[in-house]
Amino acid sequence: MITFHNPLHQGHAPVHEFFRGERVPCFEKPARVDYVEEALRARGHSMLAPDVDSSPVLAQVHAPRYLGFLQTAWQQWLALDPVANATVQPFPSVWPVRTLRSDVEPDNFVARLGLYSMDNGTPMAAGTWAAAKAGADAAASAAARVAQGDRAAFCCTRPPGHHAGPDFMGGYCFLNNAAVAAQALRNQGARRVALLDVDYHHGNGTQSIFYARDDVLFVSLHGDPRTEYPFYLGHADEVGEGKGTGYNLNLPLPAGTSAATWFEALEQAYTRIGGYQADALVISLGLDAFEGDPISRFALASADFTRLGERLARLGLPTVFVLEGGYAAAELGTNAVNVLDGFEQA
Ligand code: OKP
Ligand code: ZN
Repeated sequence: MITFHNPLHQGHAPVHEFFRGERVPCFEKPARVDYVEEALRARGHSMLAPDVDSSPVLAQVHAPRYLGFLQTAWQQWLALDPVANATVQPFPSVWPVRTLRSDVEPDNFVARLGLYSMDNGTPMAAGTWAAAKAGADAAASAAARVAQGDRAAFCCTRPPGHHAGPDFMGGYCFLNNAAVAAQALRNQGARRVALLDVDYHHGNGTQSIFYARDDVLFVSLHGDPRTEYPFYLGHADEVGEGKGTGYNLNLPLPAGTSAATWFEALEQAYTRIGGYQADALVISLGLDAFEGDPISRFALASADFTRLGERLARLGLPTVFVLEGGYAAAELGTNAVNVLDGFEQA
C-alpha cells in the first residue's frame, strides 16, 4: 500500500510526561514510527514523502487562533527564557473550565497553553510544530491519492491526531490528521465520508470537529470513558447535533473487553457505515486495542489486526488509513502492517 511517512517526526521528541504526580518517560515516542517504517519496508510497501501542503485544509478543521498559537508556541516558550527553557518542556497549569472565559487570549504564555490544551499530558518539544504539520501534510497527501483513484493509502505519522479538537491539543495530539484526510476527501469530490476510529481511546477531537455535520459520519469503538481517557466525551448518547444529528455513533466497551466482543461491536460500526452510502472511508488506526499495550485494556492479538484489515476491505470503499495510538512500540510495526496486508489481500 502506498504510504506517506513523516520525515520530520523525530523532531517531536519530548522526554517526559506525568503519571500520578511523577515524571515518567513519554509513551508516545519516536521509536513507535521507526518500528512501523521498518515493518513496512520489510514487507515491501513503498514509502513516499508528503507532497501536499495541508494548510488550506487545516484552516477548515482548526480555529485560526489555535493554529497561530501552535505554529509559534515553542518560540513563545523560548522567549520567556532562551537558555533555561531550551531544555525544559512547557506544561499548562491552569485551564478555562466552566464559568471561565475562553474568548480572550491571555498575554501569559502558560495561560495561553492552558487555553489551547485539554490536559497536561501533551508535552511539546522544539520540533513539534514541524512534525505535526508534516504529519497533516502526509494525511492530505494520502487523501489526494485516494481522491485520484487509488484504492487505499496509509499515512504513517506521529504525533497522533484524534484528540486534537477545533481549538485545542490533548492526548499527545496537536493537529487532527484524520479530520484533515476526511476534509480533504470532501474538498476533492467525495460527497460523504465515513470516519471509523478504532483507537482504544475515544477520538474526542474528531467527534467535535464533525459533530454538527452530516457530510462526515464519525463512528468510534473505544474504552468506556467512565474509566478510560479522555473521560469527558465518548458516551453512547452522543449522537450529533443540528444537521449532524444521527451522524455520530459511539460504541464504548468496558476495559478488559475480549477480541470476540470487540469484533461484534465492529459489526455494528459496519452496519452504520454501510447504511451511510459514503464515497470514501478514513480509518483512525490506533493499534492500542492490542493485548500488550501498556496503557490500554482491550485484548486484540496481532493476528486480529489482519482480520480487521480484511473486514475493512469488505466495505468496498476507497480508504485512507491514518496512524493514531499504540504504545507497545516493538509490536506496532507488525500490527500496523497486518491491517494493511489484511486489507490488500482480502
Ligand atoms: C492517545 B491516543 C498514561 C497517560 C495517558 C492519555 C492517553 C492518550 C492516548 N500515563 N494519557 O488515543 O492513543
Ligand atoms: Zn489511543
